[in-house]
Amino acid sequence: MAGNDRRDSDDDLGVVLETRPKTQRPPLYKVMILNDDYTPMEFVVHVLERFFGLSHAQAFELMLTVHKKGLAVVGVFSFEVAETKVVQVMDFARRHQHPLQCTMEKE
Ligand code: TYC
Repeated sequence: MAGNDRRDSDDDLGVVLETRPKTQRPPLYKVMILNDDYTPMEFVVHVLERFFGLSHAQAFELMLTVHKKGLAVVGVFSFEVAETKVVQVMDFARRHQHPLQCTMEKE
């Protein structure tokens, strides 16, 4: 009973060593599309399906949100993926001569 219980023996210096390595999550980036008066609604729906993997119904709803509110977040990604989506969307819009704007912002 007395004396040599591990919990109060003299070799326990009361220091808790943190063994869990300190890791940091990489920052995430919101990708947004902006409303304008000229890009056809069907084109925006197509962009959302093609580059963001949304169903037709999801894409249509999100397009309407952008149309009414001015902009919406269409996805959240690592820097590299977000940047690639922005370039792909802007390039696709430009090739079809639509002024659709796509931007990214740190979350
Ligand atoms: N406002 C456009 C129109 O009435 C449609 C539109 C929706 C354009 C979303 C851009 O990101 C956009 N034709």
